Amino acid sequence: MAEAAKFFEETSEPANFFEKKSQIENFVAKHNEESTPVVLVTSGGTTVPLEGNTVRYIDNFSIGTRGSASAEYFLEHGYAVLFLHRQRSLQPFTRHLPQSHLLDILEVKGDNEGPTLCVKQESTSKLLNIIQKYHAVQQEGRLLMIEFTTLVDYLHLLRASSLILSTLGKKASLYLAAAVSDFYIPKNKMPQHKIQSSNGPLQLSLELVPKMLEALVKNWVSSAFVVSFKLETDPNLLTVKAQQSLEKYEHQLVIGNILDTRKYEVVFVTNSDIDWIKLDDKDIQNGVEIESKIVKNIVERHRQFCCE
Ligand code: PAZ
Repeated sequence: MAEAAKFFEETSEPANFFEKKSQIENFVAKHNEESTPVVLVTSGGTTVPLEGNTVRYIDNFSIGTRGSASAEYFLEHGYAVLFLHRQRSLQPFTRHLPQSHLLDILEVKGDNEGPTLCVKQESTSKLLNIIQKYHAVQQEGRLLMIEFTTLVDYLHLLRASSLILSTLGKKASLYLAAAVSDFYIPKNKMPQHKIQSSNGPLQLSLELVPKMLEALVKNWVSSAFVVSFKLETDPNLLTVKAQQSLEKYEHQLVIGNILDTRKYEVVFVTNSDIDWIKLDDKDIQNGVEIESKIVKNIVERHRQFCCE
């Protein structure tokens, strides 16, 4: 935990940090007053810059499907959602829009004198449903979206959000689905300017990022319901690593997933159980998303946790 504290001393807060912090404070205070359960959903990957004036960085695969879909299901279950997400990763509601061919769902009607922009008939009902849900959530102020890009930005915002959420006690839940880098280059070991290829092949030395889950569970937000995710590519490691994480950090639940099958199956690991949640063929045909099942299960567990 001393390592976590050192990390924060040696790194700077992201741009607009205090503005974002005050948005989070207001959001949490409003929902505390209204007795709405609040969940922090983290989503997307983090970048690790190689230069101070960053031209190059290390990134990862995550595009935020898990986080953005889960955020929508938490909203459906009546939660207020603090959505801490990687800039330009998928977001609740807009994730349903065709990402690369947005213009294809639009058409121009009328003549040159009075042209009107319309949504094509075949896309209308889907879009209408999404927009109605989005507007309802906005009106109730139940979704706050906060962006990050780098690993350092993410960790500062995670700590700030957790400390603010601690005022809610057991009513707060954390759903840590972001794919966070385990390695980084500390500022004092990073060149300020663009690395020159004229210097020859590049050798990188990355340091370990301190394990923040320990500080989060023990110091920042100790009464909340905390769900972490564990991603592996080797199925033989998954449950063992998830169990080790649970034993080490003593939070409520680890959800394990394998890179290739993460959209169809996940494993819930708790102190007492190992439970698989899977989509069957019928679910897949009907377009059921695994996040709907994950979130339903977590909402039930959180409800029981609040009654203990
Ligand atoms: O963002 P996405 O939907 O493409 O991927 C989701 C995920 C695999 C990043 C998430 O389910 C997860 O496992 N996050 C934690 C990764 C880890 O640090 O082990």
